[in-house]
Amino acid sequence: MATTTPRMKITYATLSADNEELQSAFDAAVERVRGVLGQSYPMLIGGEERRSADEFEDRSPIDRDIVVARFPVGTRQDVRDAIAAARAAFPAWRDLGWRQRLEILRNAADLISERQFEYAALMAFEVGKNRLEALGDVEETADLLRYYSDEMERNGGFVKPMGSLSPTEHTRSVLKPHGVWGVISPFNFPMALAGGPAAGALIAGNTVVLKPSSDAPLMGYKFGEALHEAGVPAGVFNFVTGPGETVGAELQESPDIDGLVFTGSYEVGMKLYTGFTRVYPRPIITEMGGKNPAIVTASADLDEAAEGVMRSAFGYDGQKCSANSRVYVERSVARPFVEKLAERARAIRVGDPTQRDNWMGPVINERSLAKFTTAVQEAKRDGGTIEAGGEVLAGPGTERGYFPTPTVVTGLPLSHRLFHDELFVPFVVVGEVDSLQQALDEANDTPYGLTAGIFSHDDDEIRSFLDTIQAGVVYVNRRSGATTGAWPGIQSFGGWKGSGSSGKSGLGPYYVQQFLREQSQTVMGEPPA
Ligand code: UN1
Repeated sequence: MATTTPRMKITYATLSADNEELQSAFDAAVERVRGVLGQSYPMLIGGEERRSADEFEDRSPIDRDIVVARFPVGTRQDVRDAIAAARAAFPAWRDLGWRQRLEILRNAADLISERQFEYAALMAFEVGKNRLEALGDVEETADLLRYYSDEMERNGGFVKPMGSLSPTEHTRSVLKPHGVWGVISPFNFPMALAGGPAAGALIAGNTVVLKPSSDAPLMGYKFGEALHEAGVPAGVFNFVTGPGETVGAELQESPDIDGLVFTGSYEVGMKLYTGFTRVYPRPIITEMGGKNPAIVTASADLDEAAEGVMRSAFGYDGQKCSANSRVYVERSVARPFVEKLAERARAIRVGDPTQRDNWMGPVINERSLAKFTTAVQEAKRDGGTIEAGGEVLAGPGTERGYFPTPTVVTGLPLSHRLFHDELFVPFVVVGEVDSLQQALDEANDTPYGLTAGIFSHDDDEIRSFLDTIQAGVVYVNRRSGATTGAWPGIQSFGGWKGSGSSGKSGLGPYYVQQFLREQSQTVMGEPPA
């Protein structure tokens, strides 16, 4: 494995990387990982590799002839074994103490950072991210391990002295781990949204069974490999692959799981949420998407607004829960804004994202591409204007992949489905409004509420937005992303309403606590240290 470290830190808000050393290190990693594509990988259960004759193929959305990896079609029994292994490993991991756990997990973060190029190159093949987005995803995973570790430390392991009724009585509040957590992760941040939740659970002293998306299992496997190499004991982190209907269902239904983290669609998330707590309460954290609005008022800097919207609508093909998929612009500036946005959309280079010049790659699969083409047809049918994009590339180099073009649509009524349903494709609808108030009403009219942005240079407007917008992450005048690009320790990531109603989805100072439960301890005399 190469251990070259980029000189600059890559985050999702990194605008460009004119760093030749970084670019050539990535190119070299792409060539190296080409040689390992197509291998069979095992599940990881109790520190053992578990294989199966029954495997599924993890194919690249760039070119469906490329098999990135093969993974076992896990069974319910495999999941039961993984849960049993996690349960057996729990007491020792808990009793190790948080200082020792942090030492091991910070080592894992360093290993991940060292391997940033290999992992990012594999990720580019696996899910079609461009190099900056892929490097950002890997770096975020390491940063989440570090950030949650720092939070644990800052809070002294969450032991807090309380008041007492007499000098001989000592009461303290102690946050303790629950036991075994299931983590069900999505394809779109295949390392950060597998590793981040797992990190939260592990730092808190729980053990984990991870089930990744079948579109992107490799990054979850690589995360597990790094944990074990860093010294995470056998059984503390387990990794199972296979269909949601069996492998995912077993995690939800097992009485031996103490908590569950899910990132993915609203439909699946709500099913898990309502099904998980049938016998007694158990914590479940769900992050289920968004239909994230940006507001552009007449006082906005339109170049700033167009740039910010372009980056959040089309970054990783709009396949982020935080993507910006609807814009409300004041009528007086609508035309110049749309022209600037459409011009930027047309300038985006779409193609094989392992190539340096391509900023947008493919969407994850055929279903996703079909969502895009249906949306374009619907927009046309219902009187919308396609200001940019609307096409699917099928020329040399893209003919075996799923390559939509960045699409800007105007002219649809604000009540149209395309202003309300999450699509997860590079498709943004722009609607005209008469006032900021109307824009805010429209923005808040959503069952989600994950992220939102405003472009305005009027303090009263900005105040009004901050006071009334219903979203967990909000951005003001952000050129590097109108609604996307949160970073651990810099921003906090939570959802309102249906996008994350049962907990914070990550990045902030209140994340690790969700993997802990409170015990109040009253001891007569001096408590043991
Ligand atoms: C998601 O779950 O898709 O940069 C959103 C951002 C993202 C947030 C994750 N890291 O906005």
